[in-house]
Amino acid sequence: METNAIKPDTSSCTVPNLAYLSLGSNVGDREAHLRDALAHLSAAGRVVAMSAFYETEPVEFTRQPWFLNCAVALETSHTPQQLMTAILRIEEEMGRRRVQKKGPRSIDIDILLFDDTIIDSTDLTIPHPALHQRRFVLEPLAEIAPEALHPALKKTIRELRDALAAGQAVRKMKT
Ligand code: PH2
Ligand code: MG
Ligand code: MG
Repeated sequence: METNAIKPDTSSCTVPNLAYLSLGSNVGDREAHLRDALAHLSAAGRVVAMSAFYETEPVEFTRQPWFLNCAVALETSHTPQQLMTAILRIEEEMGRRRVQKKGPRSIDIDILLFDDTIIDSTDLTIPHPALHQRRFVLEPLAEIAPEALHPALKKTIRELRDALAAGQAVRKMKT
C-alpha cells in the first residue's frame, strides 16, 4: 500500500497555452524585422514552430509595398491579455510607429488563435477577426497548423485556406 506516498503537488503547475501569431513587415529590411520579432518573442514564451517567409500582395489597403509574412506557434504561460501587452511592448521596442491604419509598418504581430479561446472585447478579439479572409495569414498558418480548429467557425485552417476565393498573391520564399 502506498497510502503514505508523497504525491507531487501539481496544483500550481500550469500547462502552457498555445498561441498562433502572424508576423508581417513591409518597410525597410523586412526579413531582419521578422527575425528580430522572433527573437523578441522569447520574452513572451517559447517559439515551437515557425513557417517559411512569404512574400505577399498587400490587401485591404493596397497602395503600399508587398509584405513579408510568416506564422509562429508560441507556447506561453501568459493569458491572452498579457500576451497582447507583451506584443505591444515588442512592437514599440522595435520602433513601430502607428501612422496609418493598415498602412506600411516595420513590424506587425497579431494574435490569430489562442488555444480554443474566444474573446470579443473592445481591445482584443480572438480569433483574429480577419483571419479566415486573408491568404497571407492562412497560407503560412496552414504550413505549421493545418488541423488547428477555428473555435468559432468550426473549420480547420486547411479548410479555411482551401475555401478562399482566388486572388491575394502569396509566394513562399526558399528557406
Ligand atoms: N497587414 C495588414 C493589411 N494588409 N497585407 C499583407 N499582404 N500582409 C499583411 O501583413 C497585411 C496586409 C494590416 O495589419
Ligand atoms: Mg495586422
Ligand atoms: Mg497588429
